[in-house]
Amino acid sequence: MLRSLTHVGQDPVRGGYSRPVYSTAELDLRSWFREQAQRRGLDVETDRNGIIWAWWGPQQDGALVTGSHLDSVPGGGAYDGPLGVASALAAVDLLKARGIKPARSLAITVFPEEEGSRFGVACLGSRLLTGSIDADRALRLRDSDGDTFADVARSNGLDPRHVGPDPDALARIGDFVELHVEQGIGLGANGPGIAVGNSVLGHGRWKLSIYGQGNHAGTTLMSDRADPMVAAAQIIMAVRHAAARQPDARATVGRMIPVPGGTNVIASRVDMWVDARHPNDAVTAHLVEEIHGRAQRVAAEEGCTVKLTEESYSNTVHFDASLTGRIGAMLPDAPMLATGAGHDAGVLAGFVPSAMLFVRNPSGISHSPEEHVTDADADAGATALANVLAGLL
Ligand code: HGY
Ligand code: MN
Ligand code: MN
Ligand code: MN
Repeated sequence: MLRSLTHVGQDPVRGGYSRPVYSTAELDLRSWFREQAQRRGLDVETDRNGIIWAWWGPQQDGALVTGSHLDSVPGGGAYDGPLGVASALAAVDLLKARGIKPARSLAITVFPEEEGSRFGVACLGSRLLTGSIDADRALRLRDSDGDTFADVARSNGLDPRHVGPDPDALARIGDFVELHVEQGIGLGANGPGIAVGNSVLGHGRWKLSIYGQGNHAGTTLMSDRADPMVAAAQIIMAVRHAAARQPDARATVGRMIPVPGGTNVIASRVDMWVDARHPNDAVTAHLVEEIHGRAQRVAAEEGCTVKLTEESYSNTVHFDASLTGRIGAMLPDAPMLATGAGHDAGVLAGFVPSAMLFVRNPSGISHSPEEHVTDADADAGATALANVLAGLL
């Protein structure tokens, strides 16, 4: 089943897979999921925030819920998100084959915009569900061609007036378990291919806009320029050095847009995004402050100005100790693993008992076409998830 997913959204330009939320590729995977769930006799519905719920048993408070996402980063891998969704379906197959009759309902969920690749805020669906983002702010978010989340949500059947906190839906989650491909090499090449997640690194994204003087590349002497690209180049190095000075910090500039972006044009503005992470939220805040200060100085030297905007931040999360402990007891060979990647389970952990399972990725590389899971490890993951769900039902 998993292999039937691992070709959807191939990106001929970037390589890898690009499945922005509500793109044709992501909508194709949503349709695939609905069809697979209905084939298993699950009741499928989409809630006010675009989260898909597939129910085994009546919709009820305190259900056992598992799921992940189907959207991707640009040029990403095939497994980040879809592995958790496909494994949840496979786990339902295994539970049914064992003749298990759930004592409480089980639901599989698919969260929209986990990557924040289209509208800029990661885990947008689970943040809306839990009220962790202001709904009006979410509706005003724009994608790279200026479409608002409100417009895109509306054209995908949602009513923007109802987008926002959904306490009734949240009450239906008694426990949440997300299976995910490992994004790192904590599991290594040998030993068990499954780990139990125990924490998510605090992480956020900040937009730095650098304003200069747009001009003609041929008629403007070098001494007469206020070139934001020159400032941006130095700021990228400042990000690198600031993070290198903080053990265990990670800071990345993976996206930068010169405006207007002409080969023979000195940019008038550069938008760039900093992704910064550290186990200690105060250290991340200090790191960003340091980067901002350096950016202001560098920009001034180039005759430019800088504006910093925080787009989203998630504190470091430690998963529910009792749930994680119960799962650990069910999977005695699985090590506990902290993750540097954000997940919807990390957002939900602030509201309902949540936990994660990770499946070995031999190279550890993720957000890249090199992300991979072997059939054997994928099967082991689905079996481990089935065992955990059976133990929690
Ligand atoms: O960015 C992250 O850590 C996650 O993959 N959304
Ligand atoms: Mn993911
Ligand atoms: Mn991801
Ligand atoms: Mn658009």
